[in-house]
Amino acid sequence: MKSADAQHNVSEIVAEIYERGYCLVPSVIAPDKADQARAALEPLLENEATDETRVAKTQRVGGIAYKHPIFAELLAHPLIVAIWQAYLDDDDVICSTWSANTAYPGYDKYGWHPDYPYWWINQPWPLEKVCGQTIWLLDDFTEENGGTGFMPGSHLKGHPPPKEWNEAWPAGAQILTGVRGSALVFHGALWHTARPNRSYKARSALLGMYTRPFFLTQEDMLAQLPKVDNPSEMICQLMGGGRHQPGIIGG
Ligand SMILES: O=C(O)CCC(=O)C(=O)O
Repeated sequence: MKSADAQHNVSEIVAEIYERGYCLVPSVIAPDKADQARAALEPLLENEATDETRVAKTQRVGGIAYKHPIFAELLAHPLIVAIWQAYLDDDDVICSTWSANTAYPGYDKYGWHPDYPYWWINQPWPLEKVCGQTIWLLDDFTEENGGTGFMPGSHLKGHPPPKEWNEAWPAGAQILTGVRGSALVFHGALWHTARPNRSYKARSALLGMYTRPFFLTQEDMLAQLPKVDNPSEMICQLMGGGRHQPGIIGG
């Protein structure tokens, strides 16, 4: 049995991802560590806010692997990496995208979707060993403040969710609630959605997708690697430092 720490059992977590499509891993980091990450995000949100993000009431911050060391540390968190190595059955996992997502009070949209690269794959989708998503809770997630919505079992459907789901909440869907520092790890094909924030405080998450080294990543992680201060071996691996780069035969 593979275990990355005393509290969490990697084999059980991976079995749940394959069976139900997701697993909520409580307290991957302590709340005060999540508060440090949330505090590191705050100036980035302030500096990068635009009229568009203010109107949309939602803001994505990219490039976080190099914008603060705590985000590089969380990207390479041993438990999260062990989960994706076991789930993808590949020690050489890489990161496909790593960003922060904030829903401000008044955000009120739904947008059911699976994650990249499923949008681009012919149906029925291949369901094994493609990619896995991690949502880190940087604030306590509640129904009120926009805990992410997800549909258990939808990872086995092999196609996208019905468009009508953005108009009416589907029966059986669940809402991600939990204490900051926890993480939802889920199958990349699982149908999920951002939800309205009806609270008085912003709600932030980190989103990290992990995949196998021969897949095209969603973001150019390798281009960001030189900007990371003193990257660890695992950060170099995750950001594609060791993966095959296409060249020209004889060229
Ligand atoms: O922030 C959230 O609750 C979900 C965001 C999401 O689904 C995404 O960025 O793909």
